[in-house]
Amino acid sequence: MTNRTFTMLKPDSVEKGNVGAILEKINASGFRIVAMKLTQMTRRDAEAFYAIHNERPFFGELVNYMTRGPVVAAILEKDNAVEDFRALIGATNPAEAAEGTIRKLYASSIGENAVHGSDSDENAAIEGAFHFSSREQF
Ligand code: IDP
Ligand code: MG
Repeated sequence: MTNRTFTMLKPDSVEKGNVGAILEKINASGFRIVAMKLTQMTRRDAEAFYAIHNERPFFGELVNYMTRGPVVAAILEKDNAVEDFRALIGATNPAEAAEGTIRKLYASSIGENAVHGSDSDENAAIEGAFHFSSREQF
């Protein structure tokens, strides 16, 4: 599935009412929404989703953040989806994100950075399947 990526509009984006603006930007950038829902991760979900970071000093903070309210989870389709979406969201730290990127526009810090984007085709498939059954993908 080289043409798909997975995203979450994180709890800060939902809290601040930025979901509509971010989705508009995603659509305007040529991504097709394949699956989407508002959902809240349990601590177990977040610990599993971010397991690769479980030794990092910010892991507890990351799990608290990602579970404190609902996220908008979505699968997106476009040629070169993973790379193009990472370019659209910008650097992890919004202070380092390019002008016009979603994180530059909507993230408040390296921790609360508005949006997730898969970092490889393999992880996009794993993360999409984490949140959506095949019947929820269009
Ligand atoms: P990414 O989301 O750009 O791929 P990763 O390094 O994979 O960034 O980190 C996953 C998430 O963990 C980030 O999006 C951010 O929410 C959080 N995070 C990363 N680095 C830090 C940090 O230094 N302090 C606090 N939170 C962090
Ligand atoms: Mg990452």
